[in-house]
Amino acid sequence: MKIILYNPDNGVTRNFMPHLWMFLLKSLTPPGHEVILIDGNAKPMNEQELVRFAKQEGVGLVGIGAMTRMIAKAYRMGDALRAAGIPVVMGGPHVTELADEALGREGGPRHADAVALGEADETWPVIVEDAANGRLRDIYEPVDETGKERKPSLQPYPTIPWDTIDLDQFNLIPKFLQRFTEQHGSGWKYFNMMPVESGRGCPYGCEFCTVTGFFGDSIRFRSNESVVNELLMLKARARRERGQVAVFFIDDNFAINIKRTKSLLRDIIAAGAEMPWTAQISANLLRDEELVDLIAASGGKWIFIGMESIDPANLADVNKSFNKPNEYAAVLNRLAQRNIYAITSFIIGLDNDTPGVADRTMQQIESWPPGMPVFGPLTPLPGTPLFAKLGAEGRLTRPKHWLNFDLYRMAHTPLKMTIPEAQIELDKAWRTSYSPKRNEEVIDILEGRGLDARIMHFVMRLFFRGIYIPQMNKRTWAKLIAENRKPIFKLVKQGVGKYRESRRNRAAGSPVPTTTM
Ligand code: B12
Ligand code: SF4
Repeated sequence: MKIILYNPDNGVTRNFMPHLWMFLLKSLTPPGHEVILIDGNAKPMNEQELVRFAKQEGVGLVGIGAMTRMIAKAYRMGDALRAAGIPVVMGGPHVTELADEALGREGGPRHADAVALGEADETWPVIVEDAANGRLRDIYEPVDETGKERKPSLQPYPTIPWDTIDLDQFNLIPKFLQRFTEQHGSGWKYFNMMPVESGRGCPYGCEFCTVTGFFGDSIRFRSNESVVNELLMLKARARRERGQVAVFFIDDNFAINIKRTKSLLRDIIAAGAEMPWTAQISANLLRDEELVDLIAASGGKWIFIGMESIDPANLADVNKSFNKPNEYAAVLNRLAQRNIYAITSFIIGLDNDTPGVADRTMQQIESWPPGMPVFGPLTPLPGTPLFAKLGAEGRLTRPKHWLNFDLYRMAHTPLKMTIPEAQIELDKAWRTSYSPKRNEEVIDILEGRGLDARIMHFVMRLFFRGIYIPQMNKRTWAKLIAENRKPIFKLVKQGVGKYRESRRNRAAGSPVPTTTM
């Protein structure tokens, strides 16, 4: 049987890395079936296009995975496929919480023939065989013989054949530059960011987060050896093909067990598997100097930190008091001293937020080493304690916000601000953080860190802005470049200076100075 695994596009940004679930389920598919992966962010398709393609290929099952934010598109795709007689199974965090919605048991339309609840590593092979035999059940639940929930142990972990998978669609080098980098950029034929999971689960239970409910508070890890082998495979491929690969450890809290994380990082270093990587780690775990040393030595470059707020009352409200705003600066300095930077994530619209919260937060951010701040409205996701609380308090203004998805629009009334006020704060936070003025300030602050670091920050700033302000066409990019001409001029000037210096040094026979990161 031919199977399509499809992830809907988010309609705002291109994907910067493959979705792990598709590659994982493909690796777990029983032999004798062919699996085609379509990531809508890399290859956007509408309903008719997907149906036409599935029919052309004679597909017998389409698996759709989506976050809440993409579920409306997932449902539209499911409807079109089912209308064309192609069976659809859905999985992922949203339908796990709201299986009845997907199955049309709440009075609405039915969007899927079957729903896979929770982690599908063990149910997927059953789903495939049932579909091949024309006997799909409504619900597939990962339970043992006694009906008790069973979580995959991750040991053993399937080998994803990253060394043979076509990853062209995930090349982060813009198309117009690709021909140049292929011919002239030594080792820059492509640049891929690859998702690797080393473990699952986070017991912290922050009120707005689905992770503790979904993956459970039982934390499970792959063996160090299995993770290291995956990195070595990726590294070997990049070397062979003269490309660049970085890894995103997608664990929810990569250092949740510090002892294990240190042992993994030591094994990565011992095996020569160091490569640039990013991971999500909560601020409280970054107090450990030895951990931060190992992060740097193994290639860690960017750490995503869910700071959420600079106000302890807000953090207490969402069960995140383990975050201590008064230590944020120390944590970020500890990282920056080792040339590691942070993607700092903040929530706007928390219950103790008042007008001015964007300015107050920006003031703090600007006193820290430069990084990439990101902001989102407090979003009541189904299945979270937050959703239940706001529902019980009658504060959900769009209780099924996902069916009418509207980027960054609030779905509840905060306590000390109106919704329009909260939207103004969110907008201000993004626009100030990525204004040409701030971009220039950042590259000035980084002057002593070398040209590479300055260019990396600047380019990332242009892309991060696009998370909030859509910039998917050439015109918006041209405008953005024009607005940022001052920082660009400074970088070009430094680049030309360095080039001239290296030519002079070469002519004089002295070694070429290398740039610092
Ligand atoms: C990596 C990641 C991202 C990446 C996504 C890009 C990418 N290419 O992966 C980035 C950083 C961009 C991102 C962004 C966001 N993310 Co995110 N992200 C994750 C993260 C950490 C890992 C995802 C992952 O690969 N997991 C590992 C795989 C193996 O697990 P899985 O995807 O759940 O798949 C398993 C099952 O769900 C199931 N399954 C999944 N799909 C399907 C489909 C079928 C057919 C079947 C049978 C089974 C099945 O089988 C898999 C194996 O067991 C998760 C948290 C988590 N640990 O999952 C959050 C998570 C998915 N993100 C979340 C959110 C909210 C966001 C944002 C909206 C945050 C924000 N405020 O901006 C944005 C929006 C993204 C966008 N552009 O639209 C939420 C989603 C909750 C929800 N109900 O929607 C999660 C769960 C985290 C959380 N805090 O609650 N994210
Ligand atoms: S620390 Fe992060 S992953 Fe863990 S519950 Fe809180 S928000 Fe979710």
